[in-house]
Amino acid sequence: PRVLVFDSGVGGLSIAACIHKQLPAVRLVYLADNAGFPYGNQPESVVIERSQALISAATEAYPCDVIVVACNTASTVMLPHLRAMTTIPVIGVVPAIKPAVSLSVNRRIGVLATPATVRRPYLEDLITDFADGCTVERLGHPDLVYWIERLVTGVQVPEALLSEALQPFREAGVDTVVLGCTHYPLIGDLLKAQLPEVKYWVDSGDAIARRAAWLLEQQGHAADSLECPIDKRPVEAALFTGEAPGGLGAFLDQLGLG
Ligand code: DGN
Repeated sequence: PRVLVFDSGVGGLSIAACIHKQLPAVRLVYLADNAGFPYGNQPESVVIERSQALISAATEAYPCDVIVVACNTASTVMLPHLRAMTTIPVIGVVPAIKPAVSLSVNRRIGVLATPATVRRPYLEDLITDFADGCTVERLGHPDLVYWIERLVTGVQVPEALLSEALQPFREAGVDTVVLGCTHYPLIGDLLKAQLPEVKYWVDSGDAIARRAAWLLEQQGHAADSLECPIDKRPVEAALFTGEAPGGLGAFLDQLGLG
C-alpha cells in the first residue's frame, strides 16, 4: 500500500514518521508545497486551490490508498473541498483537544499552533465541543514554523526567543500542551526542556497512523501484512514545489525514514 502525506513544508514528516513506525509495509510519498509556505499567510482560497491541484497531480503520478493532509493550517480549511474532489480516503490533522482534556489533571490546557489555526473557527468549535470546562490557553506563534524549516538545513532554533514565547503557558499554569501544528513534534524534546512543569504533551501522529491502518484494513490490506517492513526506503518520493531543503536526507535518517 501507498500513503500520500501532504504539508506546506517539512512538518508532515512528523506524521510520516508515526505512520512508518506503525505501518512499516506502507510506502510513503511525501508532498510539500514549500513554494507556498507558510500556508497561514495565504488566503484560504489559495490554500484550497493549491493543495487540490498538487494532491491531484501527485496521486495521478503515484496512485495511493490514503491521503493524509498532515497540516493543521490546511486541514482546518480544505478537508471538505478535497473530499469532494477524490474517491481516495482523506485523513486530516487537527489539534487534539479531546485527548488533552482527558489527560489534564488541573484542567488547564495550552494549544500551541500557527496564528492561522488559532484564529480559525475550526479550533473554536473543537474547544466548544470538547473542552468540557477546561481553561484553554491558545498560543499562535508566528515564527516557530520558519525556525523548524531552517532546523532541517542545520540552523538551530533560537532557544531564548522560544522560551520567551512560551511564557503565557507558564503564567497560565497549564499541565497539558497540544501541539496543534505538525512541525512542532519535530522539536518535541526542546519544548519539553523549556516547559518541564508540563506533564502531558499531545500530538496527533499516532492517532493519524491508527486511522490510516484502519482505512487500509477496510480496503483489504491484512493487518499483519502492514507490519511487515518493506525492503526499500519507506519514502518512495519526496516532492517539493520549491527547492528541497538542504540536509533533508540526514533529517529523514534522524526520523527513522531514511
Ligand atoms: N505544518 C503546518 C500545520 O500543521 O499547521 C504549518 C505550516 C504552515 O504552513 N504554516
